[in-house]
Amino acid sequence: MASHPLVAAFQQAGQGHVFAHFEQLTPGQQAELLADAGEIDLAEIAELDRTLVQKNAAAGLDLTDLTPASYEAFPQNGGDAAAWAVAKAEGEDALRAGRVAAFVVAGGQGTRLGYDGPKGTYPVTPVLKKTLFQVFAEKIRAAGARYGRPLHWFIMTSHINHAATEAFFREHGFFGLAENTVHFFRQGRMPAVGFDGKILLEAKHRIAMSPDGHGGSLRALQRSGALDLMQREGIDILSYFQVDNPMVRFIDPAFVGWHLRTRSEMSSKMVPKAYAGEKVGHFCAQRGRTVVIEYSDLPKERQEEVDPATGRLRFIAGSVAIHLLDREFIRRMATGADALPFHRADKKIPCLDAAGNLVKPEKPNGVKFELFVFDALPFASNPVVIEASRADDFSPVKNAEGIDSPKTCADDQVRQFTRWANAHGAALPMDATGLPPFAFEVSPLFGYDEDSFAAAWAARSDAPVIAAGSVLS
Ligand code: UD2
Repeated sequence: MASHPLVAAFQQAGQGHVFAHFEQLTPGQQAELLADAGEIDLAEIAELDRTLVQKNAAAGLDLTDLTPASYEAFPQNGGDAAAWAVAKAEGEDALRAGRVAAFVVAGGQGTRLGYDGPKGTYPVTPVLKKTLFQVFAEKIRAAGARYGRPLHWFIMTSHINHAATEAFFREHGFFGLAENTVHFFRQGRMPAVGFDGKILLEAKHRIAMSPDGHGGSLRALQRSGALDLMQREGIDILSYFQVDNPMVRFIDPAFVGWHLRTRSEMSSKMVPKAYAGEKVGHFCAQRGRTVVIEYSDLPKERQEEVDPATGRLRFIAGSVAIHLLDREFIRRMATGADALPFHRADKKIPCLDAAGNLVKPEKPNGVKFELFVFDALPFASNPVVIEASRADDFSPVKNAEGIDSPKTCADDQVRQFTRWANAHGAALPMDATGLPPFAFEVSPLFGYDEDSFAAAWAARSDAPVIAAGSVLS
């Protein structure tokens, strides 16, 4: 066994225990273990052990010289109305020219929701219970029709859900999208290590591996050939969003226009934070660069700081993980000298003990390494941040109950449909939060944003009647 070069390399790196049970394994299991091991960059793990694991948890985080990032405010909040109008027109041109593709990161494990399947297969709409993937697919179909160019859609999965995700799309006929415009690719994996830096095994023939974070998308886009495909198709902007947020406006002409007008390589939407401790990132400026500091990393006092001039939170710009990225910027990040830093997450990781028995720890026993996509921002030229409205862009499904749950998300969708309908004279009753006393639903194929809704509504000879359980489609 020791003659296998991988085994020798692991032994030399002080990780020989990974193969402690090798002789007891079947040939198939040995092959599996070697395949897992083959994915690991031992020098990278040694470096991460030195820089992250053997330091305290906040190692590597630079919180000096942080000020709030500036952003392009909406015209109604003091922004430049003419600039927003020009941006929207330019973005529409880019969409008509087929320069933009959609990109969802869907490789996460969805543990908080307590749902087993790929998160995109979770039902979210208020009446028909369409899944997240169906909602996105229909927005893409509708936008393709609106701009006269089918949009390509890239979907990043992980080893945990790749097969199930592809099967789901197949079962549902790709929700009416042309199969050759939907592209799945798998993100990379990283091994978990104990606090002593030793790689953990989840079985005698399996290393404890987990997805490498949504920041792994940049190298996965390159490795999978997605960037080359984009180039062949004349796509130069990728519209990045998370699988848990059905309300995201990922086909947003004004956003695309701002990105193009400012020659930004990576652009972001901010929503004003709802309260100091909201679990979103914070857009900050740091020595001339734009950075995002995650809620768990920004000290509480800073999260709560109030700007005396406005009476609002000082670090108000919340990052809700909506970005535009230039294709060639992604390529540079994936292949050049600039690399995203890994973050450490201390977790309870089921693993084998020294005697080879599986242990389910009650408290964190090891470290997972993750890359975050927003860490690319400091490397981007001219990164622009624009204001977005929470009510139109952000209502994620993260928890089974309470905030950011299926219930809050369904209600937020109904509020949005109600706003759109009432703006056209529907006169639906609503409570103080904008919620009518019944649920109804607008299909993205009818309207996926205010403009497309207005066009569809105007095209109807009679005003649609909306009642409990209605579906506009
Ligand atoms: C993320 C952001 C937070 C805020 C919030 C908005 C981070 C660290 N924090 O918090 O600042 O913007 O979202 O909802 O990003 N994913 C993968 N592969 C992975 C890990 C995650 O594809 O290896 C995907 C996952 O499927 C999901 C998204 O990334 O679509 C976000 O992941 P999360 O649920 O871990 O992020 P969260 O809610 O902690």
